[in-house]
Amino acid sequence: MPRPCRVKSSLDELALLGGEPAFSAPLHVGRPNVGDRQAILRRIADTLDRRWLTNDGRYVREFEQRLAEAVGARHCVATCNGTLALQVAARALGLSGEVVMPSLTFVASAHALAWDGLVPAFADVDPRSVCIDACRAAAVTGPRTAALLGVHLWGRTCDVEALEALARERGVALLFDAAQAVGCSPEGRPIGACGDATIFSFHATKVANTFEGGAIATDDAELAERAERMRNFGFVDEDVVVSLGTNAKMSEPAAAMGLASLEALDDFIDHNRANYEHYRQGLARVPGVELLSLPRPESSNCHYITVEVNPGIAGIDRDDLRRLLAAENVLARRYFYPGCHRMEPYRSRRVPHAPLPVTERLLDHCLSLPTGTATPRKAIELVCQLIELAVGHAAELAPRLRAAAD
Ligand code: T4K
Repeated sequence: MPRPCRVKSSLDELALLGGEPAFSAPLHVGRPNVGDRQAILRRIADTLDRRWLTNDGRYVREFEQRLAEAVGARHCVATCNGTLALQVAARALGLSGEVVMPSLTFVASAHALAWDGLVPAFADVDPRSVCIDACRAAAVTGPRTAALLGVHLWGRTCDVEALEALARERGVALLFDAAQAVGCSPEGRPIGACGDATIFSFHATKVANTFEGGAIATDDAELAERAERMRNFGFVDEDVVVSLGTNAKMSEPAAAMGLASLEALDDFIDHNRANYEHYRQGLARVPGVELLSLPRPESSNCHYITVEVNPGIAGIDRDDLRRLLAAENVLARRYFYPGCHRMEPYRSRRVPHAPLPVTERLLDHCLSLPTGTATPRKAIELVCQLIELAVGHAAELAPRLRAAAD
């Protein structure tokens, strides 16, 4: 764990201006949460003893059952990552054509669909939830639309009911990307029981992880059966293949990690919520660096802690602040800059989309700060003090940053 060195009180002490970094080792946004080590190792040892490493293993089955309980879904199909979970879910739903989705998401949301020949059609997000705005999604939904994809971003949740109403009205499928949202509850509902299906990621950087992993949650038994088949090459029996399929299976060591993650999920989320509160207190008096508020922190896993930097008020822009923090070994991230619509292949393909003013504002001003169980309170206090120092002396700092960049 990186040790905070000391509080800085003058610009001369900033690492970007020649001082010692505030942290002796990098402070990351995505440091993995690790559950009970002994429980993980015990299950992995058992896996090795039984020589059953993957393909419908005992721990994968148990992980699916525990996950279904945790997310309130009737069925869960574990996969090797969240990207494949989305691809398999889209394939199992038989989608073709356009999928209306936000551009403000990790690029995997768009790539997974485009990989299978679907066309993402980007709609703007709601400024409060930072998730897709159902009214703006309606404006992009047309005769070529096959589905809507809501992304529960940064541990915040979509307006599920509005999207369900839109999907019903237009007769299109509704998928949710909850890669970042295990443990959240949109409008008090179970996150795994919304729309036709919801996908999760259990990548190392997620609140709960399986090293690499993912899952599809659904209440639809037939959809779950198709997805289960498709993740294993389309097999239904030893030598009977009934559909196109891929290899999207989760391994037993991954499920062993996942079981320990689920067992510790409440603790991880409590830690994240406490971190959110520490940042809220630490940044309360910093003008122009606004912690994105959570209307109901109790329904969020507080996975990402994101601030919006208003350079007109703070006197420093997001990118300079990020550079300044990086020199201190605080590796804040511009998630998910520059946005899918400004990334290839969507930029060149001129994928259909309406104007995205809220998305672009957030992409150009937001910064995600280190959190998770590997980030102690002291570190957060120091990060906040660094930000306060920069903003408090912004007028004096600006020319020195320009000189340091030359
Ligand atoms: N949909 C959404 C909305 C998603 O956010 C994602 C994944 C997906 C779909 C697809 O799910 P997967 O197929 O990935 O299961 C990371 C993850 O690779 C990605 O899983 C995740 N979203 C995305 C938000 O974050 P990067 O490019 O930011 O990862 P990287 O390597 O820069 O790591 C982030 C930070 O974490 C760094 O500061 C280093 C630190 N880290 C990372 C790892 C892997 C550690 O300290 N230890 C580690 O083991 O994408």
